Amino acid sequence: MSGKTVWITGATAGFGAASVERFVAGGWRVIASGRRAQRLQQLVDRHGGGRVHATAFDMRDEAAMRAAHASLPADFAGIDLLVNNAGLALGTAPAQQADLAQWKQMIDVNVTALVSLTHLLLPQLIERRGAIVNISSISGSYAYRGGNVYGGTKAFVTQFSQNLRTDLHGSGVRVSSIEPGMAETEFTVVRTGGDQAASDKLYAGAHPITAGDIADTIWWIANLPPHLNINRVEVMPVSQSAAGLQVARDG
Ligand code: NDP
Ligand code: 8X3
Repeated sequence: MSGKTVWITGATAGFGAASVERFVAGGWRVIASGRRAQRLQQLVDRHGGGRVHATAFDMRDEAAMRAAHASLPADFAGIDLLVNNAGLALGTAPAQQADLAQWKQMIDVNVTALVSLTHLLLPQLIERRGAIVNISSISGSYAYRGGNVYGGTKAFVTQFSQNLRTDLHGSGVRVSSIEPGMAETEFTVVRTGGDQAASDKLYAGAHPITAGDIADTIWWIANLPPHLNINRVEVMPVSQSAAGLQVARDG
């Protein structure tokens, strides 16, 4: 056991679930959160309650978030690393056709909940000279059709990470932003409202990033010597690259 503890949000699927496996294998204690309690319980059943503490709540429910924090067992109460991973995209429509409720949900989870948990844990992260890894996205740097509010939330996450770094200057706390491109998880099934075929089609033949790739990236950042800070990591599959600007012409 490393003796260290990480809180991974969005631990029921994708990057978060893979990160739980990576950190448990590396000897860390893991606080795993997400809404789907059954999936969290499976993590506890697989690894044991001494290694994984499951806490099921909706990130948008700040009272539930605070209660989860207040009721951490003593062995899990000293948090060394916060992985702000829970998040989602909803919809691919252009802004003028988008659903306002979906926009608000993305802001509530990707921005408001992320800053709320960060604010809650900052005192002890400072005390322990801990670290924060925020999962942003290339959509925060590159505009694409239908990216509108999702990309906006991720631009926030990227900039918030850099601003945190500045405010935490001298504290020893490390802050990193990971900005992945196309990765095959449940992300597109969620984004399309449950369309597995659309998800399969998007990733077919593209050799996308895997959840394990991002878990390995988080693990690498977490285990660097304490004098090093990775500010930003932008990672894409080889099959993906940026594609130009567009021009609307008269006539
Ligand atoms: P998944 O859909 O596989 O996982 C998303 C996780 O977020 C789930 O564990 C889900 O848990 C959790 N989550 C979503 N909404 C809430 C909520 N209201 N309360 C608590 N937990 C919530 O997607 P990924 O693993 O791909 O996504 C992880 C992060 O990576 C996200 O922030 C995403 O924006 C980002 N990202 C993804 C990329 C991709 O191409 N896949 C690329 C770049 C960034 P549950 O449903 O159980 O609540
Ligand atoms: C997810 C990556 O390019 O689908 O954040 O927006 S992308």
